[in-house]
Amino acid sequence: MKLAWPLAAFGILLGAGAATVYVLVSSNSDERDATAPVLLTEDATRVAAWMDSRLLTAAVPSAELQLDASESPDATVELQGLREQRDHLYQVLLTRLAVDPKAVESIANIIEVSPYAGTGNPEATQHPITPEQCEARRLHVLLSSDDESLCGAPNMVAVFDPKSEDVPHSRLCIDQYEFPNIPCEYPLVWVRSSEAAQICKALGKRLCDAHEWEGACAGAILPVKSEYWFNLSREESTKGHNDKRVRTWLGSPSPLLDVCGTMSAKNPDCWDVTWEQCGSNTYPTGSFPGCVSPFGAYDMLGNVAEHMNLPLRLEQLASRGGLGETEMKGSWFAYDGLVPHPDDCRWRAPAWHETPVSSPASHRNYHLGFRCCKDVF
Ligand SMILES: [Ca+2]
Repeated sequence: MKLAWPLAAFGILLGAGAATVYVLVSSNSDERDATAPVLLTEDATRVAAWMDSRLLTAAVPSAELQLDASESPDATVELQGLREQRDHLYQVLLTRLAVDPKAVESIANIIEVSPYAGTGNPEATQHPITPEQCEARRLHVLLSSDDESLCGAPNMVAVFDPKSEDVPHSRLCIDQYEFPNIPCEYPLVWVRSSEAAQICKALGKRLCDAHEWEGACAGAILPVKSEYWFNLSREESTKGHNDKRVRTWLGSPSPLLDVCGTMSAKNPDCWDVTWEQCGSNTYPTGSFPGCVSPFGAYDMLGNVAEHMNLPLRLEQLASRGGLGETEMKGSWFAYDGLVPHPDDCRWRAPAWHETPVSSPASHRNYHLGFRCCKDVF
């Protein structure tokens, strides 16, 4: 279905929107080191494991069926709040990121056919803080600068292996923030991996391969040959990767529960992962200035989980133009601050909701968003 989305309705001065400019460079290591990580009791860990098991093996599949049964290809958005969310998104893409209006129209055409894509069910969502409170948090702290001149897009940073590369020679950039990649905007959720891939493409970007996302989080991109076992099954390859990984949380040797957006709460009746019951109680992106990777990407731990691409064969690398299966992580918010599974930067999740990334039935939920990567030529 082709939508004629009225860009002109906003009266935007195209090209006039300047990207956010950060004038100081800092990893905020002092802030990060100043607070001890939260240690979970045995009881909390056991409860979290039970919650995880219940969520992942029972409730979620039935919820996905329920959602899709109510969706038709011509579904239209009737919820007033969702309409406002989407109009706001298109507007800030134009004004704050200076995205080409044709690209914004392409993104609108992707989003408008979804009954859910937005920043959460307006009738169920309770954000912990406002965008204004986010701005206030960031006002007096040192923030990582972006690499716009290298990346060719604002709010992106170069990622590489510091043992052999540096910023000028980097071949990859990643969004600093969860999409829409604008600080203090609420992240887009209820978006399928297929839709996320299309949105990144509309922006001249792509989904990140798993090892790229992990490397951007950890502080070093490792070679493809050491990060995948293309001759093995997904389960075996993931196990091989996880068994040898070095645990790091944004470059820290300890979890950063108290530094990142991990303490938001689910709605009390959010057990079946439905639109009606589960608000997207997200923070505005970048609300935690200390939750920044060594390269300058925010919220890679905490806030929304994020879609990425897991290649099962060499040609499925997004960096080679392919797409593999769904992979997602980067959030604790769904678990109310508990840690039901490892979530260090290089930990690779089990095959949750696995489908091809490009599947029109790929997974979406109330706390799942994405960020994009971009090749540098
Ligand atoms: Ca995240």
